[in-house]
Amino acid sequence: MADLKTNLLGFVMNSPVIGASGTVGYGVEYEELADFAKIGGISGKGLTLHSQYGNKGERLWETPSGLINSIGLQNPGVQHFIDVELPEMLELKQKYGTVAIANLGGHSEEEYVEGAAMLSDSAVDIVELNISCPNVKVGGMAYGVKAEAAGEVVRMVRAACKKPLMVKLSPQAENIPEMCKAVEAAGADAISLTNTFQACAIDLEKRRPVFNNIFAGLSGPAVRPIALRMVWQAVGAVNIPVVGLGGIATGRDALEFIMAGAAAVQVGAANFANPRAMETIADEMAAWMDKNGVKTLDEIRGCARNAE
Ligand code: ORO
Repeated sequence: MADLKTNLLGFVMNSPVIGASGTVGYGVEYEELADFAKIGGISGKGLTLHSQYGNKGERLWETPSGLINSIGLQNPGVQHFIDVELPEMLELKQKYGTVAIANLGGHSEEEYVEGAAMLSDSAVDIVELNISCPNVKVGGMAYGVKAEAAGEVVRMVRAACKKPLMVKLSPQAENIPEMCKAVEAAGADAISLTNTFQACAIDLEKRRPVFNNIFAGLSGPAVRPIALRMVWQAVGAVNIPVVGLGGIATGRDALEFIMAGAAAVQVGAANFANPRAMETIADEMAAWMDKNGVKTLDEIRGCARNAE
């Protein structure tokens, strides 16, 4: 039987499949729906220092093979997370081994640093620094476009946070290899990419953009080959682990990212179509490995790069 166990930043996960931020709440909401023993970790909904209601107006819009969102980082705030949601995530970890990841967004460097310092003193396993949210007017993705700005915020957060730090990158980054190198040099322990792709939709009947912010974030199978290209570039640019995400919906999709060199994968939009998507993807990965005589993911991680 194939072994999906995956070591990420010192945590041995049940599988390489992690629930992507914003698609699985804080995990507990999924406990009755999914087999957590097959899920490696949960990245909770993106936090900000203070609680936020998120964006007004339309928040979700389906497109062919994709989903556009404009949630606007609705969340309970870092302190509430530490007091209420994190203990629930840690209970899941105790029961099933699912690693608890806190995704942290922000509107300013000061906010990022204060939030990261609070999480540093908490029992969370990994901090995923979100410098790639496309749906807030101040901060968010603004830090994820230019390598210099990203490097600066990562350096400041690194100094304030003892936890393993995974930086979540935007596909809107001007230059993916340069961005990856900048966050690695600033002290990131891992990289996750990609967040959603800036997109737009027009409501014909209303004759206006669907979203109040006009632009919003596209995810789902439509973006997968582009995300895979960026993960390939990231793996080639840095020596820290790269966690791949973007439109993964099947075990074969996930294995493409592993063969490109990803340490692990995150599953996002697919969870909305099928709440059991993560465990199904893990099962399909194991079935492919069994059929092809592959016992561990290390045997095939990055193997496609031999063609380079
Ligand atoms: N949406 C995304 O697509 N990515 C984020 O990081 C955050 C949001 C949101 O809250 O709108």
